[in-house]
Amino acid sequence: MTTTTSAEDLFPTRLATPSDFIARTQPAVWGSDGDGPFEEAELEAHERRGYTMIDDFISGNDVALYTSELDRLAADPALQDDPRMITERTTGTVRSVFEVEKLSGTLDALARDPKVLDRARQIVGSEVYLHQTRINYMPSFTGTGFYWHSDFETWHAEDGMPLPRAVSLSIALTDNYPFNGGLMVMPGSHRTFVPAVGETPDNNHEQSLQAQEAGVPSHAAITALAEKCGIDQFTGAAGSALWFDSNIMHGSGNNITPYARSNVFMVFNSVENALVDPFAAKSSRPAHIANRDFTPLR
Ligand code: 6CS
Ligand code: FE
Repeated sequence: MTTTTSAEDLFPTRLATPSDFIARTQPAVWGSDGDGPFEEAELEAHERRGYTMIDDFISGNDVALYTSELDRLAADPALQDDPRMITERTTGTVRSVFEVEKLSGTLDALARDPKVLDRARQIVGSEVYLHQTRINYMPSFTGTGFYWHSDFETWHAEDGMPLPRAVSLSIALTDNYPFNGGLMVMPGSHRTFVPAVGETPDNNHEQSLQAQEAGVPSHAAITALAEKCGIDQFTGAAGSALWFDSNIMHGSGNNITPYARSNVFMVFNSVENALVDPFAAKSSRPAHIANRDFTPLR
């Protein structure tokens, strides 16, 4: 049985010199309205915009349940020196915890909940597995944001993800306001792949998860995309959800307000888009950031 560890690189990035945008030809939605809970009109909007917002995706009780898990993990002494725990560079407070499905049975069950799994399968049009999960804490007063980026650019360059056939789910566990670091997305930007300049440093993930430097689009690219697509913001009450395409340009500001912005983030990749060798990095990232067990999620 041959296991392919390489694939044609349709999205060259982290280059020595700037290169043109690449028009993405793959769909954002691979399934159809008969394949799951999303209706035809919702799928059409997701294909066009690259994202879908759903209010009240989880109940108030579940928000409380997942929030208590979030607090438990952040305070778990056993996790303090675990590589899955990422702290804020300036304050040392918890910024993210990765691979939460392995740390919390409650969050593992959420990933397998039909209202999550059936939508993920419908969008990527196949069986799926979890590429990555994380809880973002975005603490009050000192939470630092995430500069503009495409997740797929990183997952292609550093994790060996061949195509943009993965969908992310972000569930708000706190109220997301415009002013407390709410995620901003450029609608339609998922159709454009923005090659980055500058090669990936060795062991890049040891600093990129605190503040990304490699793979960051240029000011000119961000300006061009913003002019073309505009900027929408994911705001909404705790319990609301954002499904978004792996290649959509997104980012979030710092949070200087008294209101933390915490979310659970789960990435579902198609089992037909399994990771191969990184396309623009010397070595693969650890499994807790880029899962390499492609067993379909049940
Ligand atoms: O490097 C990554 O995989 C992570 N970085 C960001 C900024 N978003 C996606 C992902 O969690
Ligand atoms: Fe991201």
